[in-house]
Amino acid sequence: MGWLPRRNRRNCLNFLLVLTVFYLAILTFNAFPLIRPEYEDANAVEYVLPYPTEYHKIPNSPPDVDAPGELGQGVKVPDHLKAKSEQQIKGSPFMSEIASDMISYDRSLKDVRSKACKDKTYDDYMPMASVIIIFKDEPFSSLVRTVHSIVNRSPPHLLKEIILVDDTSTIVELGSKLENHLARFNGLVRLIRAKKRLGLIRARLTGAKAANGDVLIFIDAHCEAAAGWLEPLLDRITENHKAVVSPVIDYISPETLKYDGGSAGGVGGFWWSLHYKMEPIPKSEIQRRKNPDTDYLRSPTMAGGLFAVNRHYFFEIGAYDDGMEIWGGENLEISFRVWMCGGSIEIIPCSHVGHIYRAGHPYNMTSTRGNPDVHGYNSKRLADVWMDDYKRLFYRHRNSLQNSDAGNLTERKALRKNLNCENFSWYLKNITPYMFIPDENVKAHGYVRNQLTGLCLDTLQRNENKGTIVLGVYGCQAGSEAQMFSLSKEDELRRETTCVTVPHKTAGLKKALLQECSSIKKNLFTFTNGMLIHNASRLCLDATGLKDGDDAFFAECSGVSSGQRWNFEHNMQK
Ligand code: LR7
Ligand code: MN
Repeated sequence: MGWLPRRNRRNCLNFLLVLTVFYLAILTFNAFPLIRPEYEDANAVEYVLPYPTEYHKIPNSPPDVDAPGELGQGVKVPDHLKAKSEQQIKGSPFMSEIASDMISYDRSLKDVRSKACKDKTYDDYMPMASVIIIFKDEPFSSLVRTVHSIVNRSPPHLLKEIILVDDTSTIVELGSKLENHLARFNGLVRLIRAKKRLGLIRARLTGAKAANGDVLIFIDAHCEAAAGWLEPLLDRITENHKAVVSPVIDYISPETLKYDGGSAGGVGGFWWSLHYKMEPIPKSEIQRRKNPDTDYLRSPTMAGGLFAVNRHYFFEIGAYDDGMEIWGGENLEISFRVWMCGGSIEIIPCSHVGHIYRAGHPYNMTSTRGNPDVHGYNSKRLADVWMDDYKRLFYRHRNSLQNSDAGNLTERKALRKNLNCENFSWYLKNITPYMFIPDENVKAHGYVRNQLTGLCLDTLQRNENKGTIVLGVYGCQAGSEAQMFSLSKEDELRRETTCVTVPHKTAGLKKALLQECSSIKKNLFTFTNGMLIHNASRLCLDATGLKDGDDAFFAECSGVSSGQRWNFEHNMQK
């Protein structure tokens, strides 16, 4: 500093001293959150992670296949920890954290892709992804393994950043220990902590708003990305920016953490109760796809937890409904909306990500306003905005929600109008033409009342979706979902997916059964003079001598017995 006059030199030194003190202060107060200037969210704060002490290295040595969990194998929990592990699986966190802790964060997986997928090559110039992982009180090791698997298996030039959004976790390990761990990624991984509970929908929105990548990829906090997972997702979005795409979601056991890879064996559907379900690949898709190993698969809905979307398109199409609480419904909402407003939901068979399937949630499911039925609340929002008249089929299941409060829907309704979307009947006709609509194009529907006993056919709360059940009768209750039946135009006596049938035995009482309908439509009925005659066996559905809660049965048709005569609540043939 010889070029400066002496007095100025001293000023300058003072200045440097002040700067140094200031710098040291910043280092000392590093534990305090600093907001990135370009990202501000009133509900969340981004943490600047401590300076990295070690750089993360992608393991390039062959895996030690004998180490626990390598190659995606399950681990054996030592005997003395078995009881504790069981307890973890049955209660919170609903997975064996003990097993997860035994496995390396960088564990190897078998390459489960088809040969055609492995042989595929991709353009070097594709959009970059921001991967968003939200978490609320997730086990540390499975959360960290999710991050490692993404870093390890994504080409660096395609991975802009990983954004973790902590939705007010209280587990101590997810505090500074997590921050210190993530520092090794040297800025690639960012951490945002919510100031108040957001719920999964708003937490994902917070991550999406903070993202800089061209493509957003949402992933649950207990997943493992498999070899080559990223390129096929980005490739499809490059080809069609309105494609909202999911990988094949492989199964990771909550008990042993075994990774089971499969192929894209089905598509997403939904129950009228607005729960997600898997469906067989529709015929139209089997015919359309020339190379089923590699071609994208159109899916009516998505499971919700793992998908990639063009960032601009995500916001253009209405992101998520930020009025939804905690958990549930957002996956069907985004699915209906994307299809109805000009985009598509697809499964990309070459992309695989594993997900730990837990039997419960390790966090409180009650909304901030004290509503314990967040799935019902969110589903009502989506039904009222997107399903037009068909919302009646949801309310059949959820009668009590018909007049309940679902918050303000003005904005979401305006969104639908501004985007000029198709209506729900278009969706049913074009996207799920094979779905049964219980009260449309049917010969009769509603409750089915016996003329002798006055009782109605009833599932008696037996779960018809987990295998064949015996059908019962019970006092008629208007609006009870368990008593809703339809006589389809093909002459099946059926419910949403199950059909009434006669057991195959030759002797003894033939109890009426309810089993999964088959595409060969072998259980057809003739409905005449009130009799429900099963065509193949020529037997009549009978309730003679039955009381509340008894099982309905089939008997020789007598022609005169009122125990064999039934009335539908709505008979369209009259
Ligand atoms: O309040 C919350 N705040 C959160 O940050 C509640 C949850 N979360 C986080 C949570 O820590 C996790 O990382 O949100 C993520 C999803 O929660 P999960 O894993 O408890 O949900 P899930 O796997 O049981 O449920 C499925 O359905 C949900 C409906 O709202 C979401 O869409 C989930 O992402 C979705 N998961 C999948 O689709 C994975 C495949 C499973 C299938 C089929
Ligand atoms: Mn999950």
